[in-house]
Amino acid sequence: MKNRRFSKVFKVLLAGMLMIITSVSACRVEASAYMEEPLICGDVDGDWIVSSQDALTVLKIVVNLQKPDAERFSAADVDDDGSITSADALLILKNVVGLETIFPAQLSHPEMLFGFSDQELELYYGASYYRNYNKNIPASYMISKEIRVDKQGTLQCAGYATALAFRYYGEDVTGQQIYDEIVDKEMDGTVAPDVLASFIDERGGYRGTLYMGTIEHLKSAVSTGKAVILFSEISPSNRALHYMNVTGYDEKKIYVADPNVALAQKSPFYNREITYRDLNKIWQGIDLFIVVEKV
Ligand SMILES: [Ca+2]
Ligand SMILES: [Ca+2]
Repeated sequence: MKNRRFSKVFKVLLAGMLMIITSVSACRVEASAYMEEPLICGDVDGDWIVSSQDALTVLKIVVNLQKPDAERFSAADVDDDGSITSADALLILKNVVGLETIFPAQLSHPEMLFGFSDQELELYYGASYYRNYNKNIPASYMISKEIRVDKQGTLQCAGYATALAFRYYGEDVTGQQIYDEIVDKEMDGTVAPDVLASFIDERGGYRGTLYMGTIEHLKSAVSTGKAVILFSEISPSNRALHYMNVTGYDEKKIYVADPNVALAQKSPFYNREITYRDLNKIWQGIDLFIVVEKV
């Protein structure tokens, strides 16, 4: 097993404490500086608020009226292209009016977005940051291989979502078979995400990796064509934790093969659509997904 589990309550408490200590988002500020007085990504003038004043400060830097130190440079380069330009100022203005809620620099450095060091993330969640984030993902994507969604029994989603990932790669297995294969279940029959990733990893023929990331990271992973299992709540009205396979996305929603849905498949590729608005509700604060690869 690649990691050890804490009791869930302890884990949540620790995570909560860590979030309070380190929840400030910042561009590539070193950990030591980060502990003292970090600059928030986009907060170039250092008043702890991202405002139009920061966009103005960026423009002053662009026309050489101000010289940024390393930390301010980092806070100003919100598009993460290594230089400070009017494009950074524009992104800051978009952020101020709510059009751009996450800066590209934060997507490239998710540890600054989520506030966990790599070691903390591995220790408390058994997860890694999704660092393969591709800035140029297609606007929409759908898997090109037909899949069959088996209807799960109560609390069996871990086995059914994993079996669907294996079927995607051509292995003819049922959800029940895989659910029965998973030995290390919780008392109630559910499976923790780090344990499920380890099961996939150790079963042979596959690699299972638990990642923490944003919706952009999730879409980036899905667009690679690999099987991706989302760990989130079922729906805004059913907050139970759940596994389901993400098979595509477009500008408005993600497409999901959900083993909990009793409906017939809407297409050969999915049986449920989740808007980004709902995805935010059911996934924010969990932020975990498993990428299953064939090896
Ligand atoms: Ca500011
Ligand atoms: Ca820039």
